[in-house]
Amino acid sequence: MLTVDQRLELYYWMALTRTFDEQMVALWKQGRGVGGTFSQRGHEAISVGAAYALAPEDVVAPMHRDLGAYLLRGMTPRRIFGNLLARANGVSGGRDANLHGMGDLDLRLIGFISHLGHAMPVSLGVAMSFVYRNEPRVAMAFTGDGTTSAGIFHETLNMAAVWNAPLVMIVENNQYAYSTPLDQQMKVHDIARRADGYGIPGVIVDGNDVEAVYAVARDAVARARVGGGPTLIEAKTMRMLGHAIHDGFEYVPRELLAEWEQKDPVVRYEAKLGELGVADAEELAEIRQRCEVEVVDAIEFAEASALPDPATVADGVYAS
Ligand SMILES: Cc1ncc(C[n+]2csc(CCOP(=O)(O)OP(=O)(O)O)c2C)c(N)n1
Ligand SMILES: [Mg+2]
Repeated sequence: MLTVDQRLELYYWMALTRTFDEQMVALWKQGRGVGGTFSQRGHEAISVGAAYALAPEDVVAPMHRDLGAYLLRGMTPRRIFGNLLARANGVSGGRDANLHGMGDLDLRLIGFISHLGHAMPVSLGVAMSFVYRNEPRVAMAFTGDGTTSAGIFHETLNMAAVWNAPLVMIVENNQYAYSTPLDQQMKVHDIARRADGYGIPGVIVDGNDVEAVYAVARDAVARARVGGGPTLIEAKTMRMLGHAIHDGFEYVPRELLAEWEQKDPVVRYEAKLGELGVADAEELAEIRQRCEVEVVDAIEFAEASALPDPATVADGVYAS
């Protein structure tokens, strides 16, 4: 059972993710954005619920819709907006105005590798380093539904299974990979079934229920930590906007979106917290207000920050 404080923490991280996302989208629409903008809307319960199950010494590899995991691990909104606006003080030093490449090993965050699926073997390597060093630590990797159709996903799953790696893989099944719906790229309905082929547990969870995501992630992390091997978790949700902000997503049936809108993870958790007597509408509004202040501060800070010095353009380039 989660405590009142834990529930409020989960809500805070989801509200911060949602507020950040809405402001990020608005910024881009106002022409103040610089690079790619991938909305997180609908994914808040997955990134927050799963990352909440990790201990500080664990390592996580989020994808482009896992802002909640970055925030929860301690990456500040100021640094992330600095990155989105290509500022010198952004995570990648203005190299990638995106949610890509935002790694910080001090926070035990592996930056998202743009080549889909390639964070999987990297995460497996991290997990195996824990085994070799005899450390009771766990690696967690996030991946999209589309990415599970790439060969590297399957090779990693097989190796992780055979090596009994302390790896937890979270598949965010948001029904689409860019404009391709699930049924046009795989015959299985439940991606968790792909785990059967590799002899590891495959678990399905409601990706719009933060406590449910946390519960399955917590069990998988606990099992991995004591040598129980990897788990594949399929969290079902819906991508509520386009692939990226430039995409009008006309190809997504509006009825489908309306259906999922009813299951909005943030709104649902607000209702649950009210029913449980954890927080009333006023207290929740106060938390959202705190998030708003934090995000607006981050945007102002990033916009006032310098772009990278052109003299540093070759920094970090190892071959040319
Ligand atoms: C190897 C590779 N192929 C194609 C792309 C281009 N691409 C970026 S995101 C994306 C769709 C990913 O879909 P999914 O895995 O379901 O994640 P989602 O964006 O839905 O969260 C594609 C095709 C890429 N980045 N890497
Ligand atoms: Mg997808």
